[in-house]
Amino acid sequence: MPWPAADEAVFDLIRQEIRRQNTTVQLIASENFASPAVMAATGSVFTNKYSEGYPGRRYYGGNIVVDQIEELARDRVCALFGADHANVQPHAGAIANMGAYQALLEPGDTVLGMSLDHGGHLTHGSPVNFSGLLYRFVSYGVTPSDERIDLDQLRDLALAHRPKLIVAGATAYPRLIQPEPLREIADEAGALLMFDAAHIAGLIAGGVHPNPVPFADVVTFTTHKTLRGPRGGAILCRSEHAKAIDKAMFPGLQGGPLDNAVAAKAAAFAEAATDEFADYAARIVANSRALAAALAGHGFRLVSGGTDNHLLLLDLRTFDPDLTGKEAQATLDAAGISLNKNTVPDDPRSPFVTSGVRVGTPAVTTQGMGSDDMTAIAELISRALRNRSDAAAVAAVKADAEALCAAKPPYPGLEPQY
Ligand code: DSN
Repeated sequence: MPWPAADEAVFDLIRQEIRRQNTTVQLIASENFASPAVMAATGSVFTNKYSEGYPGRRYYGGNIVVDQIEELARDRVCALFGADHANVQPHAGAIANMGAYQALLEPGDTVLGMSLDHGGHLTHGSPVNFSGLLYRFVSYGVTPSDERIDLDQLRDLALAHRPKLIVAGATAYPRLIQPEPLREIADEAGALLMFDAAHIAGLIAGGVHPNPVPFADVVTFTTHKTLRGPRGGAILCRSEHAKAIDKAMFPGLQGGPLDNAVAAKAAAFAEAATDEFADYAARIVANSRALAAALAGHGFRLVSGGTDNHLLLLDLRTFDPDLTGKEAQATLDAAGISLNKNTVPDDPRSPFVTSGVRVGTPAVTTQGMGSDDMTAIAELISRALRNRSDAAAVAAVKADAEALCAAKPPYPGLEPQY
């Protein structure tokens, strides 16, 4: 077949990105390294297919095989989390949340969600997001003294506002979220409960965090964070919400699903059901704790005093009151360490500047790093930030980061497939 020649502009950039991922330290808490099977499925011929609708009820022909891959993905994820029903079509976590809201709420309904600057997510009611524009969100947060979710405040707000839905889950919260007390509060207030498990889906699948499925009406998550699948989202729900969830995703919000992503989700759900994955999930948390302890030793304050999951939130002000999250992120980028600036609870600085950074261990754990590597990474972070005005010192940290990664590159020898 006379296919065009490989586009060098694109493939050169793919090679550069492979090199970047192989040679720099990836600490963005929402990122991971997908397996070769997941990447092969993502790059498969399923990318060519249109399949609006659901298995057995499609608006296009030629879906005999696609129906089987979507059924496989649904069956596997239901078995993985013990769910009644799954929708594996959301293109992203934000769309999964949008689908859950559309299924359960009417515009203007009251909803309780964790505030963004205390660790929540844009889709949990931020005024600049569709969630805050369409629904009446009331925010709960963390207790100032221990920086853990303030269940008393949550209960008081639930009883005062009588929300139709309580949204649990976070994107920058380093502690375990127990679903049972949230269910009790939802029942007391007559609310539905949605758990956004985007960040911790892999920790739940691996058995190191409690499973919210038995307690929540709906559980949403992304498939590419701790779960280590392709980019995308998924929704689990009780049988009574199945029809509304499916209708909200299609035809409510999306057209055709990305069948290549659905195939890759099926591959990832099988990987996440293995003993090896359970061991991986435990090592993510062990690494997070080791990194937290090492960073505390360098003078950083840990929001909430530590971590129970895959991430830690560093308050930079004890390390250096003049250092912002924005500057720390830029310095560490130059030093071969990727992470993101993040507000700390009640941050006096804006979300674009911030007083903190978020640090995550899913990716470095995938590439086989352990507690000694966490000690080394903490030293690199500290050294780069202390010497941030000295370009040669930052370049020296970058060389050390590259040497650390060279011992355990995530994708040794990988070349773009064409
Ligand atoms: N981008 C995700 C994260 O980093 O937590 C949230 O959308």
